[in-house]
Amino acid sequence: MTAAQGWEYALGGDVQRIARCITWIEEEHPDIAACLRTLPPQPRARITGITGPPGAGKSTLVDTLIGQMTAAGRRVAVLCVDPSSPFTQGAILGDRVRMARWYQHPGVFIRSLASRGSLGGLHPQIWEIAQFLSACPFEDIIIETVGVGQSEVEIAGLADITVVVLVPESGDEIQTLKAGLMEVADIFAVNKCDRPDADLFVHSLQQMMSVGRRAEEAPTPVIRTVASRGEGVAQLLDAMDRQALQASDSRQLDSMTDRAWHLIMKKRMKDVRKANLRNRISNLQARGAFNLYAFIENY
Ligand SMILES: Nc1nc2c(ncn2[C@@H]2O[C@H](COP(=O)(O)OP(=O)(O)O)[C@@H](O)[C@H]2O)c(=O)[nH]1
Ligand SMILES: [Mg+2]
Repeated sequence: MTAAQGWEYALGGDVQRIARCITWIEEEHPDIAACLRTLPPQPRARITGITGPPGAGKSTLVDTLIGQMTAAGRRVAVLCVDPSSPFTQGAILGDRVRMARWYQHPGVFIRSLASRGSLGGLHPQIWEIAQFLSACPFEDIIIETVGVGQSEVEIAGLADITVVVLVPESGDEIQTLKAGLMEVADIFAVNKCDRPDADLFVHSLQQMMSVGRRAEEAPTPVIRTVASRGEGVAQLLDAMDRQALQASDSRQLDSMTDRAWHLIMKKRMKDVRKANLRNRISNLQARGAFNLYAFIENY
């Protein structure tokens, strides 16, 4: 089967073909660029980023969210981005187990993606994968990513809504939460609220957020959940729906602009190889004919 044929079947909702096409997108299969150019200007799926420290209960939350979304007749695609650091090696398997009951559901697609490396960035082709899944057509795309390194900043760029999942550890620990995580949150889900220190934690979180907030600014919603029992997840989905209504078009436009800029840069730099530059510079220098600015002007 050619990539173009596989692509057609995938857009018709064939799960195996969808998986295949994502692999082709990941591998930058030569025919995929042409397929991507045929994507209709469809309304994009709602993209929700779920991020937070490892073990916070993100996958358990996602598992229940899938249940609620599919019950409402929505088709859901879940992308789990696993940083390839040894720290979270176990997480991939954990996610599979946590969401296992959805693998056979016709309205659900789940895929793990390796991340770019130890810095924890998102997958390099995650944009293209999300655009493709929107056309498949899924109404909801959930991207679960561990909030380490750069991933939470990137997820906030791509997602319409970012949910930061935290757990009540101790009142003190909130001071050491990564600033990046706090800034990207449209919603906080305080999970594991079955723990005794949950109230204290929620209180410190709210207090911390009120510092420096202008009076007219709406506070970031804080939703308490016990994901392992499905508690609070309906409220979380409500909050997601409300935030999605408020999500500004200008944010989407900004992130689309960033992506276009990135892709144009990649395209323009396609033939530029450092090894090649080095050779040329070295040759010119050997002839005593090297001028940096003349060189780049003519490159
Ligand atoms: N006590 C308690 N445990 C939970 C809760 N939610 C998830 N867990 C457990 O926390 C562990 C990590 O959950 P997981 O969803 O894999 O976390 P992730 O790494 O953030 O995706 C699992 O053993 C879950 O069963 C909760 O609300 N309360
Ligand atoms: Mg997980």
